[in-house]
Amino acid sequence: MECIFCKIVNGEIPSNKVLENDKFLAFHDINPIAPIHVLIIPKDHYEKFDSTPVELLPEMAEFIKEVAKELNITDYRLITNNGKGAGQEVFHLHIHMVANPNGKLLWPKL
Ligand code: DGP
Repeated sequence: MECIFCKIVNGEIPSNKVLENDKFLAFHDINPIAPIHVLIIPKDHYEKFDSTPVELLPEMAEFIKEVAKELNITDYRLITNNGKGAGQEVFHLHIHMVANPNGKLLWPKL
């Protein structure tokens, strides 16, 4: 198995975990672009948003909200890079959660 995030799920590669349940895991990005930069992934391997079953997404949304509560943040940005042309480098679906609590917006407003 070559997928880095699958290795994080099964404990072969260590990670700084924020929250997990039976289906999802949230952990701090190794190369943060903001004071808070967490990656949220399904434990099952799906390459990207496009190839993830839509049935999984409502549960993932609930988990994302729990992660924000765990981090004690209410204001954050969610990003997923869908495909190489969009900047995706790790081909296991992940949502970036980035935040700068008590600070200014760190990124251009979309
Ligand atoms: P993307 O470019 O959207 O595919 O984002 C991949 C992210 O994954 C990037 O921000 C860096 C992060 N990352 C890559 N390898 C590791 C790792 O081994 N551990 C952790 N915590 N993050 C990683």
